[in-house]
Amino acid sequence: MKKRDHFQRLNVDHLLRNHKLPEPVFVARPTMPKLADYCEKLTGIWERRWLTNDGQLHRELEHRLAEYLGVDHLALFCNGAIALMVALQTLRIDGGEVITTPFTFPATAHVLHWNRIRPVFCDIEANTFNLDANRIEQLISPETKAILPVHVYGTPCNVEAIRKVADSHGLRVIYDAAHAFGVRYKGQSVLTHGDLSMLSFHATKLFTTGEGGALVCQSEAQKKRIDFLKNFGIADEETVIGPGINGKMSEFQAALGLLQLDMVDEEIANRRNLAKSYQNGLKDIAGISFLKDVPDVQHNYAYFPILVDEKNYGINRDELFALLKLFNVHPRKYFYPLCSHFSCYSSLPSADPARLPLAERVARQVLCLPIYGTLENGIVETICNILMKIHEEHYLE
Ligand code: T4K
Repeated sequence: MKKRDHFQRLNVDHLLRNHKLPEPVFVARPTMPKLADYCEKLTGIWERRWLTNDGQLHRELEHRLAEYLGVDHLALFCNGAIALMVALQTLRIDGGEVITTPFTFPATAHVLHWNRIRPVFCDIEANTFNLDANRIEQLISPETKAILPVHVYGTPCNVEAIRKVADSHGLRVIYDAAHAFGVRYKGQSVLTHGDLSMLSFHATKLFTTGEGGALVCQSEAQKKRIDFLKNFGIADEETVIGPGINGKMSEFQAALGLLQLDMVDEEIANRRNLAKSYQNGLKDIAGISFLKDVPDVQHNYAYFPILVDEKNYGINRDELFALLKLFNVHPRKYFYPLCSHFSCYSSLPSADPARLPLAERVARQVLCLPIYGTLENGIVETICNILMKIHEEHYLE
């Protein structure tokens, strides 16, 4: 096959005429419950005039979420980033170094910085895009306090290997599980691994409270400490046990969460079907690859990332990204640029691109395609078709 020249590569007018979607299709969209059901919950809030601070709906959601997720202790938060900040304070980690991945949302690295901790970036695995457990040991120093891996796109990290290296060096493990709602590994919630796990319930997540999040912990004592820390450290009207923060979830968020919980099984099932359609539609396009389902894992299909290999596909990820927008398809480059490229971290020795070759490559090639429960299967088929046509267009037989 011979590649077309640059001018021809951008000439897609005829494709646009036939394949442009009538409305913009975004990478994520929240599935909304019936407005009337939310109004009913609001009526209760109005009557009780209890808006936040461990309200009735907050307590109900904490209880039902812990049950649904299959975990013993869960504390709700105003968002995932603050939950992660509090996770570090819960374990009294507020200095030194923490080993983490550069292939993540900025929040993961920033919460370390806000706790005066130096992030130490570790390269990722090719088959999951998660922090590579085999590379942790060489990054451990006398300053290392913990490991902060991310279950990227909801795919579980190598939890056994991470536990092993953490145990042998006396390190804590906090999982950024922002993407891992409902994910199970070997029949158990993935959130049962590590000392603590953080969930995000942002509007772009498959379970959402608008803004929101949670910490999953392993003991009643830890849950108590977290509850103090997220409420200014207040134990009672006259006792403050430590320097806490305001991380509380309001009743309005909890109300949405309770309704979302009734819909979340259907949301995941719909996403599973859409992921299957993407897998079928993309499998024969040269230069496009995607993550395979992992044995022993019950996935949540929170994201559908693809990698674009320019040599075989015909154009690179950035060109494809720009072209798809013309078709009204709005994917996202999660996670480009790497956290190690941000000016606040790029001078760290561990941020050297030469030390992070896989993360560098994946960040250059990755594109997250639209996936959400209310997305029509026909639109996924059209997106696959557009990807195929663009590929064919950029080669001459
Ligand atoms: N750790 C990890 C690994 C994370 O991925 C995140 C958050 C966190 C920590 C921190 O958790 P939180 O503190 O956020 O709870 C979005 C989200 O804002 C962010 O929560 C999420 N990760 C990240 C992966 O995605 P943006 O900047 O891409 O969002 P935005 O506003 O551009 O939205 C993306 C698309 O979603 C829009 O094009 C349309 C759609 N959308 C968005 C919103 C806000 C809606 O349809 N409705 C909406 O209300 O970061």
